[in-house]
Amino acid sequence: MKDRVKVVVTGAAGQISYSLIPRLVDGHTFEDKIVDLELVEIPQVVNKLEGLVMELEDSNFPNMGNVNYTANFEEAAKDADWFLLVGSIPRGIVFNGKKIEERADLLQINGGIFVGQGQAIGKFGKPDAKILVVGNPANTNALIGRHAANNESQLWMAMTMLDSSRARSVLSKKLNIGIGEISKMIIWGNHSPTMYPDFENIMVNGLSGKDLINDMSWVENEFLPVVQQRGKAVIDSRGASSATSAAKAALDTVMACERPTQSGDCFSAAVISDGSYGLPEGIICGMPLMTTPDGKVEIVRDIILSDLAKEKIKISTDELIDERAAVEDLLT
Ligand code: NAX
Repeated sequence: MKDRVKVVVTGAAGQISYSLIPRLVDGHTFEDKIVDLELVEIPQVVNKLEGLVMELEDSNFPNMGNVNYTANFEEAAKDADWFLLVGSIPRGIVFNGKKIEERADLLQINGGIFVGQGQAIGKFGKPDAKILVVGNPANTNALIGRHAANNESQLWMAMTMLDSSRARSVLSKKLNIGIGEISKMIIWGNHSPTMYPDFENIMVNGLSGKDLINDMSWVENEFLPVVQQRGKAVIDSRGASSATSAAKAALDTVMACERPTQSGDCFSAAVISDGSYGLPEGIICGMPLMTTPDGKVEIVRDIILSDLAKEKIKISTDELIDERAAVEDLLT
């Protein structure tokens, strides 16, 4: 009998999920495991998921197990292995009669969602459940959810894989190499324009990426701003935020956690800081991670940070500290 994995996806009727959900059951992300899906939406749109379920059935995915859709997160959370928390309220929307423009309002509203979801995950999710927060502000939402879950054996992550994919894409063009030739692409800090894509520690076919780039003016004037502002550039062009690339990044994060990391490599996600690298403790901060052969996700601790890197990372961790202060009432 094949192994099974139960995956909860929130925001299941949104644009990221439309690209994400089918690929959870295509036999690639979880290899040959049977994937049971719990698709969660707010009550106002939950019925739309009936159509998505029809499409999933009509796609004949061989690895698809039971598929359920619901507005009841607690029900969905029972014995789940993975939680992909995509659902959130976007900036600009009218919520309870008020247009949400300020980051502080966004932090409070979305933070509120993550209190309830966190409690349910802590209580009903598997003890070794992995949680990937995609909905923005992802790092602080994950901090709130993790606090509410109060379950140390579960792993809470916020997604920075899309930032690392963007950085790889820009680097592969600059160095005229394939994406797969780049390893150790680390995103430090917040999933926001302050995040720091670490060009000094990347490796290209065993050689130092920094030496191969050897062009600080390009790093400062192109690489960093392009990667940091890529999300906005996509919105300006599409009139909507990144969706298919965000879905791919979520799948890449799941796969990075499901398979052992190759020796010498690492992957990017934000996890709770334990003070490694001198980062402030108690924020969810982008860091280098690895999955051990027995399936544990750990912080990689042997990266060397230059003074320049420390300076840039501090801008992002200061922002995370400010975000934490703005939601302090949700963390008590
Ligand atoms: P959509 O607005 O298309 O979909 C979001 C869905 O979430 C909606 O259907 C909404 O009804 C649902 N939702 C809201 N509150 C919910 C709740 N309490 N429980 C369940 N579902 C709920 O947005 P989409 O483009 O899919 O983006 C989703 C989130 O990802 C946004 O917050 C967006 O900012 C964030 N992103 C994060 C990225 C990252 O790298 N971490 C990159 C892409 C994206 O910007």
